[in-house]
Amino acid sequence: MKKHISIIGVPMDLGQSRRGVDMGPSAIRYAGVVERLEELEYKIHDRGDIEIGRPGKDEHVLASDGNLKFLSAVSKASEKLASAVDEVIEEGSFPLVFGGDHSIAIGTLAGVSKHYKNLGVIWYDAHGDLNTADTSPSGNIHGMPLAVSLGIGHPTLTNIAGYTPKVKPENIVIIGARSLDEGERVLIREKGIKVYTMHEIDRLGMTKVMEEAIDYLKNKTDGVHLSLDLDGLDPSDAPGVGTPVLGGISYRESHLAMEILEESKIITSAEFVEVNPILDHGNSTATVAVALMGSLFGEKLL
Ligand code: HAR
Ligand code: MN
Ligand code: MN
Ligand code: MN
Repeated sequence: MKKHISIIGVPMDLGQSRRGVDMGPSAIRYAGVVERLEELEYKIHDRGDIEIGRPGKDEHVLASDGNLKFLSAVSKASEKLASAVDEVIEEGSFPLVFGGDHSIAIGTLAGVSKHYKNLGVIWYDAHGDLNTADTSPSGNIHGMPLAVSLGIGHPTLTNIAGYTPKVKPENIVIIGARSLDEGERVLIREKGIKVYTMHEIDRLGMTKVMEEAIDYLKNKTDGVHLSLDLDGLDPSDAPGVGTPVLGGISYRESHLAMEILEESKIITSAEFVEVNPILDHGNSTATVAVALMGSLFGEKLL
């Protein structure tokens, strides 16, 4: 019997300041994701896109919200996404979410985590996304979703879907970090969050990093969410992202990482975010995302 994957698109661009990332879900579909995954042992249900409200004229920084751009639009979308993800899991299907900027992880994790006692999270990203309004250099909510999921941040965000926290610090592994703000470093040390920076990836190699990450999560979690920010990859392989950082993970290393995750069978939900076709060369970043999904869901070379 075929297993089921349900796709949810989230055309969200309000969590950061470069327009165009709202077209990410279209770009990923255009790159052939449905056809690619249908070749595998899966039945694909594309649920279409979550509707994102357009913000009012002066909503970008509400006085009371301080350093949280578009707080109300982002939280409304997060509630909708959380319900959609929850529904998909209730149906027994695998939630596969397409961004949109990384602020959408707030809603994805809110919908996923209520189904697990100990949800693990693999955060594949150049950034930690562990800021709060107090530590953020930008006020962009896409730099905050992991902190929010830990229960740290504005209550409107931490209480999406009516509960907090969504994840425990000891159930998180960050992979690919190379741009961390000072407040994020402090939080990582304070909470003892496991981080494989580019230094460890270079030093140990991707195989060892993934094996260690899987070992670290396997026995203490009952599900693992993969949150893959395309800017975790090097900009030479994934140029269509809003906040590229040099010295990233290669396409080939990322392939390997997805294959090792597939073999481990630990991943129970996933999202691919920050694909911005306006900043891309052709549609190469969405094409990379689709190829990585192919590996994650079991494509074999031979
Ligand atoms: N750390 C910076 C900030 O908070 C930049 C964050 C960029 N974030 C993403 N998500 N692209 O990883 O503004
Ligand atoms: Mn439920
Ligand atoms: Mn991110
Ligand atoms: Mn990032």
